[in-house]
Amino acid sequence: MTTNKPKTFWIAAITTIVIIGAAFGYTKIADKKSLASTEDCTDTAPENTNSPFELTVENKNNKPGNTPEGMVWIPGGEFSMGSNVEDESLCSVKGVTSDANPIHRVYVDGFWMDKTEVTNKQFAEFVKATGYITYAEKKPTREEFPDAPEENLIAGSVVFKPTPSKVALNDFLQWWSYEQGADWRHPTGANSSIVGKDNYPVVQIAYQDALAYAKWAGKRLPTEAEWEFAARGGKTGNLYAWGNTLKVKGKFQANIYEGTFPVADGDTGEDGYAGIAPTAQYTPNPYGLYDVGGNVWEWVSDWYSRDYYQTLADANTVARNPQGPLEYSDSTDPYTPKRVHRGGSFLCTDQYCTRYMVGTRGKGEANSPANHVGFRCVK
Ligand SMILES: [Ca+2]
Ligand SMILES: [Ca+2]
Repeated sequence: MTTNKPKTFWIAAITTIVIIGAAFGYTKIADKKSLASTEDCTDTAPENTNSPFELTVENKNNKPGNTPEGMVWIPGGEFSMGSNVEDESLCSVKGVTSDANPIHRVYVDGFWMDKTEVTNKQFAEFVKATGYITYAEKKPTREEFPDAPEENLIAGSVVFKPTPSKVALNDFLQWWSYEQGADWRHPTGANSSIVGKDNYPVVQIAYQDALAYAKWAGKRLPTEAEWEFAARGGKTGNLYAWGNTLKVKGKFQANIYEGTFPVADGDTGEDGYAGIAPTAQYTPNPYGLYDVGGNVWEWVSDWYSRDYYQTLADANTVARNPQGPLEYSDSTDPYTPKRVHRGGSFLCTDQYCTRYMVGTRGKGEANSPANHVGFRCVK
């Protein structure tokens, strides 16, 4: 249905799709009008003799009580947050990660965090217990899309569709489409299924769906600062959750995308998976967290503001338990409020979306689920 969809339906769906593109740094890529060459890539971070990162100082607290099932204790403490300019040029298009500047000092209290992205099995338990219906399963309403014909108001969601051949990476509509019937049980469309995929991360989750699950589970979404503190695993200023080289002893450490993006069969799966992977297939970080780099993007609770890190840095003090800005702001896309995503996904490639780098940021509109966005919780 995606190639002959009515124009009016695209109009209804376009908001969603634009946001997905924004999450990939599309705007900056369009500015560049050329691809970063994979031949230029190195898997070693540049020497940085003037690092803006100061040592991470973990709290010396003990875990409070018994460990909740499937969670690990994150001690909290003070750390340097963000991603610096030198790093962003690594195999990516300049400017894509500039919103993770400047590096600034943050303190977070200790908390429990899910070891893995929330799985299909866990989300199914929630739905069975509550009868919850996700955003993608609901028919779009007349209030949301006042101008769309009735026949175009169909439930579905946005799905990655590889292109038949190599394309310029300046138009994401070439590889994203709105699929009727795509939802968490049918991640890539009505004919897809999660049968036998209990241990895969749940996807096609809108922000409100993640909040509803967290509330039911007695948990909440992490703040962006909590997420990054946890993902860094107590280390200081690393480029990735696992260190400063993309591969360790020649092996990939996360489920990302290798090969020519976004071509059908272009993902070589050199990391072990072409496409989404079950959770916990790679070495966890020092806190025992799996897949904080790659596999699926993870919702965090903060509003997105392009200038938020600058605001915190300008305060010239340690930001204590920052909750994000009071409202969304982004001069490059002012009218579509978004929340922050972190960690990158199985579609992130060194050709441009290197947001599996631990200090970098993504963003998405609350009602924009997709087949590469999930979440994990804290308490
Ligand atoms: Ca992969
Ligand atoms: Ca992830």
